[in-house]
Amino acid sequence: MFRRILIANRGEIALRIIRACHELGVEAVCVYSQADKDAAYLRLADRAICIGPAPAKDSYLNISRIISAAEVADVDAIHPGYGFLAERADFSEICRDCKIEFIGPSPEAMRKLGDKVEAKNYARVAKVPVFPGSEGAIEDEEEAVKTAAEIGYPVIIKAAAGGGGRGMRVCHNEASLRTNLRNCAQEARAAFGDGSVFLEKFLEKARHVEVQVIGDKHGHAVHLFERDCSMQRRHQKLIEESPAPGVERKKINAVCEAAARLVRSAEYAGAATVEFLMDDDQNFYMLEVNTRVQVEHPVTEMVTGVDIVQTSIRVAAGEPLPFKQKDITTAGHAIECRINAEDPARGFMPSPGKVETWRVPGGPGVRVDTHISAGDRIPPTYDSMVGKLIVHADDRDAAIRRAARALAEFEVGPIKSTIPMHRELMADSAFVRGGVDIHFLERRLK
Ligand code: MV4
Repeated sequence: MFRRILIANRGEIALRIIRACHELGVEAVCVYSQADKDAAYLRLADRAICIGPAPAKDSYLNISRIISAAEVADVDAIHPGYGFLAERADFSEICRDCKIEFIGPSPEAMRKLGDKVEAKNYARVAKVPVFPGSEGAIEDEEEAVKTAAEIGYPVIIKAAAGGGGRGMRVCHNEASLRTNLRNCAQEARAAFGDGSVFLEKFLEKARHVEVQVIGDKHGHAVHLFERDCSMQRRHQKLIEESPAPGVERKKINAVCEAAARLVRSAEYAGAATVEFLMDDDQNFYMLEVNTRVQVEHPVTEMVTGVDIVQTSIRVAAGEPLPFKQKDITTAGHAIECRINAEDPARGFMPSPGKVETWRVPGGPGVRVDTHISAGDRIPPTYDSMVGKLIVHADDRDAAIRRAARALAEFEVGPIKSTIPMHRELMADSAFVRGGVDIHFLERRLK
C-alpha cells in the first residue's frame, strides 16, 4: 500500500478521498487554490499545499504545479477525483513518467475507453449493446447519408471528443443531416481540437442507466450493479438511485455483465462507469464510458457495501480485487440528492456566498458527503455542488420517505439551494411511481 497520496481535487470529493486514505492508514496531502485557502476540510489532510490562484487553469488544472507539489510532499500516488484532470490521459502519462502512481486507469486504457468512437468499437467486440450507426468516425457525407437511410431518421450526430451534451445535433431528414454534418465537424474542431463525428439512431424517450465497474491490474473486473440517473437538467444529474426502478433484473444483470466484459477487454484497472440509455422496452444502448470515480458513487456503496474509493486505491497499489463477482450482491435501495448552491426558481442560477446556516440531517440510513460547515464561504469559481444527501432503506418507498425526512431536517441559508426542489420531488407522483425519463425534469420545470 502507498505511504502517502496527493489529492488533486477540492471540495466534497477531496474530503471523501482523505477519509478513504486514513481508513487505509495512508497519509493524505491536499493541494488547494487561493479561493479554498480557508476551507475546513484542508485541516483534515496531513498536509495542504497552495498551488496557485482561483482560476482552475492556474491551480487544479495546472499539471506542472500539481506534480511539483507531489514531488515536494514526496507522495507515492495521485488521486484525481472527478472533473479537473481525472480523465486526462496526458496527466495519467505524466504521472507515470514521474514515477508517481495515477489512481485511475493507465493512459492506454483511458484512451481506449475514454474516446467515444474507440469505446464503441470495444463494445461491439465485447458484445455490449450499442446504438446502430456509423462504424467509427464519418469519413464522407454520402456514406453518412446512406447510413442514416439504413437506420432511419431521426439520427444524432455526435462529436467523438464531445461530452456533457456538447457537440450533438439531432437530424430529422437528409437535408438537416447534410447541413449539420458540416457545422458539427467544424464546431467540434474549434471546441475540442478534434473534428471527428459519428452517427447514431436517435432515441427520443429514454432513461439513463449506468453500470459501476472496477478492474484490477491482474485482468479481473467486476460490476457493482447499476444506477438510474434519469433525473437531470441540462446534463447535470440531480438525483441518482439504485436499483433502477421497475427494470427486469434479468435485463439488468445482462447489461452489467456486458459492462464488466468491456473493461476486462480493455485491460482497464480502476473504477469506471459505463453509461447506457434504456428505451421503453428495456433495451439498452451504450453511450460512453467515464474513466473515473463519479459524483454518484455513494449510491452504489450503500447498496453493495463496497467502498469504491478505497478499492480504487487498492487496485492502483497493485492489490488484486478483494472480491469476485459472485460475492457482490445488492441490498435495499439508495437515493442520492445533489445539494447545489443554486436557485431552481431562477433557472438554477449559482448562489455563492457565505453559508450562515448549515444543519445536516442524520439518523438511520442517512449519509451526507460534504466539505461545508456553517460560516464557510462558497467561492463562485467552481461548480456549485456543496454536498450530497444519500439515504439507504429496505425498499424504494422507504428510501423516498427517509429522503423526505432527511430533507426536512436539512437547513441551509441564506444561500439558495436545491433542497426545496428535492423536497418537492420526493412527493412528486411520477417520481414516486418510478421510471421517469431523462426529459422529465425539464418538462416539469416549464
Ligand atoms: C443520445 C440520446 C438519444 N439518442 N444518443 C447526451 C449526453 C451524451 N452523453 C449522450 N446524450 C444523449 N445521447 C442517442 N443515440 C440522448 C442523449 C441525451 C441525454 C443522455 C443522458 C442523459 C441526459 C440526456 C439529455 C439529453 C439528451
